[in-house]
Amino acid sequence: MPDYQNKECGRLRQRQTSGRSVRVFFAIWPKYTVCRQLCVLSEKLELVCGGRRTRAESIHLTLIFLGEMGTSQLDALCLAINAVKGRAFNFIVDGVRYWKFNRVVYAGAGEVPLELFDLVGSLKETLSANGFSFDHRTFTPHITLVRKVRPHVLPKSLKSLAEPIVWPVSEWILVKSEQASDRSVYTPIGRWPLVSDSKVNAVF
Ligand code: 2AM
Repeated sequence: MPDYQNKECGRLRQRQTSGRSVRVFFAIWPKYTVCRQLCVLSEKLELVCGGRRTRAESIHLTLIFLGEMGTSQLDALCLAINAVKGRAFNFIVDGVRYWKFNRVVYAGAGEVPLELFDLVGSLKETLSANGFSFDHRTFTPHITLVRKVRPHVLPKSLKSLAEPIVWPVSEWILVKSEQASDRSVYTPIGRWPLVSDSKVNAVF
Protein backbone atom coordinates (compact mmCIF):
# COMPACT_ATOMS: atom_id res chain seq x y z
CA MET A 1 0.00 0.00 0.00
CA PRO A 2 1.46 3.42 -0.93
CA ASP A 3 2.45 5.54 2.04
CA TYR A 4 0.63 8.82 1.52
CA GLN A 5 1.55 11.71 3.77
CA ASN A 6 -1.09 13.49 5.87
CA LYS A 7 -1.04 16.66 3.82
CA GLU A 8 -1.77 14.73 0.65
CA CYS A 9 -4.84 13.02 2.04
CA GLY A 10 -7.34 15.73 1.18
CA ARG A 11 -6.17 15.93 -2.43
CA LEU A 12 -5.87 12.18 -2.61
CA ARG A 13 -9.40 11.75 -1.29
CA GLN A 14 -10.66 13.98 -4.09
CA ARG A 15 -8.66 12.10 -6.73
CA GLN A 16 -9.55 8.66 -5.37
CA THR A 17 -13.25 9.20 -4.84
CA SER A 18 -14.62 10.46 -8.12
CA GLY A 19 -17.73 8.21 -8.04
CA ARG A 20 -20.95 8.91 -6.14
CA SER A 21 -20.32 6.45 -3.38
CA VAL A 22 -17.40 4.63 -1.89
CA ARG A 23 -16.94 1.63 0.40
CA VAL A 24 -14.80 2.56 3.38
CA PHE A 25 -13.41 1.28 6.66
CA PHE A 26 -11.01 2.36 9.40
CA ALA A 27 -7.96 0.17 9.90
CA ILE A 28 -4.44 -0.07 11.15
CA TRP A 29 -1.90 -1.07 8.51
CA PRO A 30 1.49 -2.69 9.18
CA LYS A 31 4.60 -1.03 7.83
CA TYR A 32 7.25 -2.91 5.88
CA THR A 33 8.93 -5.12 8.50
CA VAL A 34 5.75 -6.28 10.24
CA CYS A 35 4.02 -6.67 6.90
CA ARG A 36 6.86 -9.00 5.76
CA GLN A 37 6.60 -11.03 8.99
CA LEU A 38 2.84 -11.43 8.61
CA CYS A 39 3.27 -12.25 4.95
CA VAL A 40 5.77 -15.03 5.74
CA LEU A 41 3.28 -16.39 8.29
CA SER A 42 0.45 -16.26 5.72
CA GLU A 43 2.60 -18.19 3.22
CA LYS A 44 3.22 -20.94 5.78
CA LEU A 45 -0.49 -21.06 6.66
CA GLU A 46 -1.56 -21.23 3.04
CA LEU A 47 0.71 -24.23 2.49
CA VAL A 48 -0.76 -26.04 5.49
CA CYS A 49 -4.40 -24.97 5.30
CA GLY A 50 -5.02 -24.52 1.57
CA GLY A 51 -7.18 -21.58 0.56
CA ARG A 52 -5.86 -18.23 -0.58
CA ARG A 53 -3.61 -15.96 1.44
CA THR A 54 -4.08 -12.22 1.75
CA ARG A 55 -1.67 -10.38 -0.55
CA ALA A 56 1.11 -8.60 1.40
CA GLU A 57 -0.15 -5.13 0.47
CA SER A 58 -3.64 -5.98 1.76
CA ILE A 59 -2.70 -7.28 5.21
CA HIS A 60 -4.40 -5.09 7.85
CA LEU A 61 -6.53 -5.04 10.96
CA THR A 62 -9.99 -3.51 10.53
CA LEU A 63 -11.11 -1.17 13.31
CA ILE A 64 -14.59 -0.30 12.05
CA PHE A 65 -16.33 -1.15 8.80
CA LEU A 66 -18.52 1.70 7.58
CA GLY A 67 -19.55 0.23 4.22
CA GLU A 68 -20.96 2.22 1.31
CA MET A 69 -21.22 5.97 1.84
CA GLY A 70 -21.69 9.04 -0.38
CA THR A 71 -18.41 10.66 -1.47
CA SER A 72 -19.96 14.00 -0.53
CA GLN A 73 -19.95 12.84 3.13
CA LEU A 74 -16.23 12.04 3.23
CA ASP A 75 -14.97 15.50 4.18
CA ALA A 76 -17.51 15.69 7.02
CA LEU A 77 -16.44 12.22 8.15
CA CYS A 78 -12.75 13.19 8.23
CA LEU A 79 -13.51 16.44 10.00
CA ALA A 80 -15.49 14.62 12.70
CA ILE A 81 -12.75 12.03 13.12
CA ASN A 82 -10.13 14.78 13.64
CA ALA A 83 -11.56 15.08 17.15
CA VAL A 84 -10.58 11.49 18.03
CA LYS A 85 -7.38 11.23 20.06
CA GLY A 86 -5.72 7.90 20.64
CA ARG A 87 -2.52 6.59 22.18
CA ALA A 88 0.17 4.65 20.32
CA PHE A 89 0.62 1.00 21.34
CA ASN A 90 2.29 -2.27 20.44
CA PHE A 91 0.03 -4.99 19.08
CA ILE A 92 1.74 -8.29 19.87
CA VAL A 93 0.66 -10.91 17.37
CA ASP A 94 1.19 -14.18 19.21
CA GLY A 95 -1.27 -16.65 17.78
CA VAL A 96 -3.28 -17.95 14.86
CA ARG A 97 -6.94 -18.95 14.95
CA TYR A 98 -9.51 -20.51 12.63
CA TRP A 99 -13.05 -19.22 12.10
CA LYS A 100 -15.19 -22.13 11.01
CA PHE A 101 -18.19 -20.01 10.00
CA ASN A 102 -16.34 -18.19 7.20
CA ARG A 103 -13.34 -20.53 6.76
CA VAL A 104 -10.82 -17.84 7.59
CA VAL A 105 -7.49 -18.23 9.33
CA TYR A 106 -6.38 -15.10 11.14
CA ALA A 107 -3.62 -13.82 13.39
CA GLY A 108 -4.38 -12.14 16.68
CA ALA A 109 -3.16 -11.16 20.10
CA GLY A 110 -3.71 -13.08 23.32
CA GLU A 111 -3.71 -9.74 25.14
CA VAL A 112 -5.37 -6.92 23.25
CA PRO A 113 -3.95 -3.52 24.24
CA LEU A 114 -6.40 -1.25 26.06
CA GLU A 115 -5.36 1.57 23.72
CA LEU A 116 -6.82 -0.37 20.78
CA PHE A 117 -10.21 -0.83 22.49
CA ASP A 118 -10.13 2.84 23.54
CA LEU A 119 -9.44 3.93 19.97
CA VAL A 120 -12.29 1.85 18.54
CA GLY A 121 -14.60 3.05 21.33
CA SER A 122 -13.77 6.71 20.59
CA LEU A 123 -14.24 6.19 16.86
CA LYS A 124 -17.65 4.57 17.41
CA GLU A 125 -18.76 7.35 19.78
CA THR A 126 -17.70 10.04 17.31
CA LEU A 127 -19.36 8.29 14.37
CA SER A 128 -22.60 7.87 16.32
CA ALA A 129 -22.55 11.45 17.60
CA ASN A 130 -22.18 12.69 14.03
CA GLY A 131 -24.82 10.42 12.53
CA PHE A 132 -22.57 8.11 10.50
CA SER A 133 -23.62 4.48 9.99
CA PHE A 134 -21.22 1.65 10.69
CA ASP A 135 -21.09 -2.05 11.50
CA HIS A 136 -22.03 -2.30 15.21
CA ARG A 137 -20.81 -5.86 15.70
CA THR A 138 -18.51 -6.42 18.67
CA PHE A 139 -14.93 -5.57 17.81
CA THR A 140 -12.85 -8.75 17.53
CA PRO A 141 -9.32 -7.72 16.57
CA HIS A 142 -8.11 -10.03 13.79
CA ILE A 143 -5.75 -9.99 10.85
CA THR A 144 -7.19 -12.17 8.11
CA LEU A 145 -4.30 -14.12 6.61
CA VAL A 146 -5.94 -16.93 4.59
CA ARG A 147 -9.47 -17.29 3.24
CA LYS A 148 -11.38 -20.36 2.07
CA VAL A 149 -9.13 -22.74 3.99
CA ARG A 150 -9.79 -26.46 4.20
CA PRO A 151 -11.84 -27.09 7.34
CA HIS A 152 -10.20 -28.32 10.55
CA VAL A 153 -6.61 -28.26 9.43
CA LEU A 154 -4.92 -25.76 11.69
CA PRO A 155 -2.18 -27.72 13.49
CA LYS A 156 -1.54 -27.01 17.16
CA SER A 157 2.05 -26.05 16.35
CA LEU A 158 0.80 -23.02 14.42
CA LYS A 159 -1.71 -21.86 16.99
CA SER A 160 0.81 -19.99 19.10
CA LEU A 161 3.80 -18.31 17.51
CA ALA A 162 7.25 -19.29 18.78
CA GLU A 163 8.34 -15.73 18.08
CA PRO A 164 5.54 -13.20 18.51
CA ILE A 165 5.40 -10.38 15.97
CA VAL A 166 5.65 -6.97 17.64
CA TRP A 167 3.66 -4.43 15.65
CA PRO A 168 4.20 -0.81 16.79
CA VAL A 169 0.99 1.05 15.92
CA SER A 170 1.34 4.82 15.59
CA GLU A 171 -1.58 5.79 13.34
CA TRP A 172 -4.93 4.68 11.97
CA ILE A 173 -6.24 5.19 8.46
CA LEU A 174 -9.45 5.47 6.48
CA VAL A 175 -9.37 3.03 3.57
CA LYS A 176 -11.32 2.85 0.34
CA SER A 177 -12.20 -0.70 -0.72
CA GLU A 178 -12.85 -1.56 -4.37
CA GLN A 179 -13.58 -4.85 -6.06
CA ALA A 180 -11.22 -5.62 -8.96
CA SER A 181 -12.20 -8.79 -10.85
CA ASP A 182 -11.38 -11.42 -8.21
CA ARG A 183 -9.92 -9.37 -5.37
CA SER A 184 -10.32 -6.32 -3.15
CA VAL A 185 -8.06 -3.33 -3.72
CA TYR A 186 -7.47 -1.02 -0.77
CA THR A 187 -6.40 2.64 -0.97
CA PRO A 188 -5.78 4.94 2.02
CA ILE A 189 -7.80 8.16 1.86
CA GLY A 190 -7.19 9.53 5.36
CA ARG A 191 -4.56 9.18 8.05
CA TRP A 192 -4.51 10.13 11.77
CA PRO A 193 -1.56 9.86 14.17
CA LEU A 194 -1.69 8.21 17.58
CA VAL A 195 0.13 10.03 20.36
CA SER A 196 3.05 8.19 21.92
CA ASP A 197 3.37 8.13 25.73
CA SER A 198 6.63 10.11 25.58
CA LYS A 199 4.79 12.92 23.75
CA VAL A 200 1.91 12.81 26.25
CA ASN A 201 4.46 13.10 29.09
CA ALA A 202 6.20 15.96 27.31
CA VAL A 203 2.94 17.92 27.05
CA PHE A 204 1.79 17.55 30.66
P1 2AM B 1 -12.29 -9.53 7.30
O1 2AM B 1 -10.81 -9.36 7.23
O2 2AM B 1 -12.72 -10.27 8.48
O3 2AM B 1 -12.89 -10.02 6.02
C1 2AM B 1 -12.63 -4.69 4.21
O4 2AM B 1 -13.72 -5.38 3.71
C2 2AM B 1 -12.32 -5.09 5.62
O5 2AM B 1 -13.44 -4.81 6.45
C3 2AM B 1 -11.95 -6.54 5.81
O6 2AM B 1 -10.84 -6.58 6.67
C4 2AM B 1 -13.15 -7.14 6.50
O7 2AM B 1 -12.88 -8.05 7.51
C5 2AM B 1 -13.75 -5.95 7.22
N1 2AM B 1 -15.20 -6.03 7.42
C6 2AM B 1 -15.82 -5.94 8.61
N2 2AM B 1 -17.14 -5.99 8.45
C7 2AM B 1 -17.38 -6.15 7.14
C8 2AM B 1 -18.56 -6.29 6.36
N3 2AM B 1 -19.77 -6.25 6.92
N4 2AM B 1 -18.40 -6.46 5.02
C9 2AM B 1 -17.18 -6.48 4.46
N5 2AM B 1 -16.03 -6.34 5.14
C10 2AM B 1 -16.13 -6.18 6.48
